[in-house]
Amino acid sequence: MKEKLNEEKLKAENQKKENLNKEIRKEHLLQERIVNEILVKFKMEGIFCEVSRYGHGHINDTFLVITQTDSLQNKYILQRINHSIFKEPLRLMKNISLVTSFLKKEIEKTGGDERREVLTIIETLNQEIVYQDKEGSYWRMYLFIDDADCFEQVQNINVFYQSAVAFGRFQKMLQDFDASQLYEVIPNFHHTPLRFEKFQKVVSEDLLHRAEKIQPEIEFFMKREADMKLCRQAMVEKKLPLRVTHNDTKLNNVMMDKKTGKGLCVIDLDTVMPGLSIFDFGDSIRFGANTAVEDETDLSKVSLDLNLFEQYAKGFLEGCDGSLTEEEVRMLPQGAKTMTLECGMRFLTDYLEGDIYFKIAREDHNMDRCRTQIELVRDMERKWGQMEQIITQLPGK
Ligand code: ADP
Ligand code: GN1
Ligand code: MG
Repeated sequence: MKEKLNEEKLKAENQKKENLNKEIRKEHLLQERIVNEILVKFKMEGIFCEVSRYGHGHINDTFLVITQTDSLQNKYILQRINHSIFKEPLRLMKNISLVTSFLKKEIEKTGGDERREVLTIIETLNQEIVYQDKEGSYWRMYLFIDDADCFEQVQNINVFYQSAVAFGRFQKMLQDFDASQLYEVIPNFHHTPLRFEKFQKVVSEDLLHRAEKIQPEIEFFMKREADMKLCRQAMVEKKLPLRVTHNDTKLNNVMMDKKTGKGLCVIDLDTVMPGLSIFDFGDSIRFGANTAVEDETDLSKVSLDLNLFEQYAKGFLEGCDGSLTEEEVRMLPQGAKTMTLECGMRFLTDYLEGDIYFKIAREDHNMDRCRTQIELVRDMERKWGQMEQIITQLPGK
């Protein structure tokens, strides 16, 4: 019996090793293909030196590319766009091109550095903003924002405050951008009630028989259906205005200037679409005001840091510079709670569907991510009165 168990364990370990080797070989081939087929299509300066995986995004494949001109290094970000999520990469890139061109003009007006404060698209040799390879994958390239940090977790309160100013300013700068030019990249991206309907459907189908393992988590979301409708309802009733928003305001989607410590450049512009300001605020709180990382497995580490919440709110209002309405400010806590509920539910939906949306690095990764979001919502519910109090006492509303 014991021998059989050992044999099975060994077999499973060998299988794991084999899978890992397969992954390494695949990655090696991909990077070879990048060097030989992809990089040569873009207008990069200098002689190619190296390419390596980069960052911690959940969606696209991101690479850092280094080239050299004489003794100078040039750096670029190369991305393979996630084509199964972004169905029309050309239209997506057209959005990004329109938004970055608009922002560059705004930045020039204030005497800023348009090569560091906004993403710069590197075109292909044929003047295209995206390249489709023989296999059908879509690639894009940006200038690398150098001398800047990108944080996965808040290091100190000032970093978080400064990131808030940057995201608020991003929204403010786009207030005169004509939203009708934008294609809706992912329809109903933050339509929380629709996300809830999808969740219910996936739970009831339970094609992979995973639901049994996560009954308490499923119930948690089922009980909060009414809560998840509040922001959408306020939008439909025109109590909250539709603005051009970023829609994915995680701390690792803003670059922080190493010298000044200030927010330098908002990146990851895939989901810039009409949306709610309180969701941009809320998604930052969900990710950055959590005392634990998004995929922490020790749930006792998860909580809402009220100090961080307050500083982010302060910075966001400062960046928005008076452009938010009274109702938007009042609903900031609800934006934070809704984004955390929605994201938790999305992780759980993906877990039930077999991890087909968010990149995972381990088994049950999406389930772990979902659990941190649930824990964070619970803490927000405990601290709700304090969250509202903080918002009413903010300066410069
Ligand atoms: P994803 O959609 O997968 O999150 P991102 O566009 O956010 O992809 O890129 C992933 C990571 O790559 C970012 O979190 C950041 O660390 C880094 N990154 C992306 N663009 C740039 C850039 N232009 N300069 C420097 N770093 C970048
Ligand atoms: C994804 O692309 P990235 O990693 O910045 C996702 C967000 C989620 C986030 C959760 C296009 O963001 O909506 O909130 O993961 N982006 C997309 O960490 O779905
Ligand atoms: Mg990102």
